[in-house]
Amino acid sequence: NIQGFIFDLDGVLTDTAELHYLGWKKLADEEGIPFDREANEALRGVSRRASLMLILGDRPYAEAQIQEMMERKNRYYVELIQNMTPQDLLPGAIALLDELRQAGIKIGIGSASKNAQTVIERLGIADKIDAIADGYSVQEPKPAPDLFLYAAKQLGIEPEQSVVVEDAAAGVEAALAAGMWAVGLGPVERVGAAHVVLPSLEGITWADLREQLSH
Ligand code: B16
Ligand code: MG
Repeated sequence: NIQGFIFDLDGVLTDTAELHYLGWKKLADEEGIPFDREANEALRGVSRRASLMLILGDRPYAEAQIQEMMERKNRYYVELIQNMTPQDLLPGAIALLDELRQAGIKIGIGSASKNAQTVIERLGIADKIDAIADGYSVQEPKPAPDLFLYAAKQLGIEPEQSVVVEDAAAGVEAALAAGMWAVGLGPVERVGAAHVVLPSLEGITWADLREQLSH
């Protein structure tokens, strides 16, 4: 019996991947490191530090430089998210959130981002969310189950009563490791391990999902 939904933020409710890309791209250009949109795809759902490591490859940098670069990229990103509005919600997101609330289902956010709170406020959905697990909540990043277990605990529900909606392979893996139901958004090659795979949330209703998850 499903009691709550935990939504990943970037790639599920909104598309901040492009803004993360612009932040990383500016940093990479300043450092003379090649980086493009294709390389950015590998950073989906990946923590800030792990993202920087992927961009730097085997170039040697001291810890202080790594810290400085993470802060610099974050300044660029924080500036970019100030321009976000409710228009930046992905198709189908608000309809599903409202329908779930109507049905008495609890709603949580499980995002790797340390900027999740700001993004949620800019999107105008703060009053629809019961709990937020973000980049400050746990130590172990996805694919570890910790972030989603933390979110379920905040919602006061058990893992088997929780549905995670994710767009990243590591996120689907984390949901399954937590013993939760997983809905994957995107290509099967990426999120095929999920119980239900959908192209996006557009046109998706709670009734559809409940039906598909019961098979
Ligand atoms: P920040 P999600 C993830 O969010 C993003 O997909 C990923 O690209 C980003 O590096 C990560 O958050 C950390 O974000 O630098 O803002 O702390 O998909 O888990 O909502
Ligand atoms: Mg994501």
